[in-house]
Amino acid sequence: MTGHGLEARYLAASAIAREAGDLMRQRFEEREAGTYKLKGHQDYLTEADGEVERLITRRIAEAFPGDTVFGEEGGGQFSAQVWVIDPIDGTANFARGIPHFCVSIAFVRDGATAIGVICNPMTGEHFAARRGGGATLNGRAMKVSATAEMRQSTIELGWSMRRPMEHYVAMLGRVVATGAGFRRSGSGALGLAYVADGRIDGYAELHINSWDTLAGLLLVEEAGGWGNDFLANDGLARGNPVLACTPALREALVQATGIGR
Ligand code: LIP
Repeated sequence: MTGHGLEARYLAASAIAREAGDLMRQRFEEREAGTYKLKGHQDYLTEADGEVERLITRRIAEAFPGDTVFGEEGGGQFSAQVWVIDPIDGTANFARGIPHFCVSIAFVRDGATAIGVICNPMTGEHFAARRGGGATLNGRAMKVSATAEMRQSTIELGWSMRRPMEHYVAMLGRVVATGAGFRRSGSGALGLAYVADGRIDGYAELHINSWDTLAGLLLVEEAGGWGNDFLANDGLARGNPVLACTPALREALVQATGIGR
């Protein structure tokens, strides 16, 4: 693919994310309390998830008919040029009326994430990166924090029912024992975007899906941070653990979380 092809996809990803964000915000503001389902224990689903994903998939098919799409809700097909999308990352927040969620769009070419875009329609924050081109927030260059001590750090530890609670609690205990502060916000994509923007110093989760992760991981790497090899062992289809952080905390966080060894 020429640079032009990648540039066109980068611009399209940003425009599609904005359009999806507008639809998401509209659905959030008009929703009735309690209108959600559970796909599984603590795994939320709203009608908006499907509607937003269908919009994104349609726009990509119109612009790049030769690419394939894989989405959290509708599935799809992986290929050498595949878009990996989470229409609403932070669905539990969306479902319960908490305005902390986003759309996450990644373009993966030949096994590496080339483009990542995350849009939070509630704050108007548009995070974007292309490999080798840096990471931006609303057009401003982003950089990870300069935090060098765990005792001065804030680390987000994502959680889901996909791994035993005891493993999460044990990881939490090891991270807190380093003196770090911790949080869990319910959106892995926004957690990774916050690492890229230096608001927090690391994000770890024992299992997370590619559609939650790939765009945010590229943001971190392009903002000068470090991330584990998430796509190893078929991470694209099966998900993986994720650890992304400011470089000075890498060793301490690998040790505390057991991710990225
Ligand atoms: C979410 C992830 C988050 C995880 C949540 C949930 P969703 O994705 O982004 O990292 O901790 O449990 O899986 O389901 O909101 O798209």
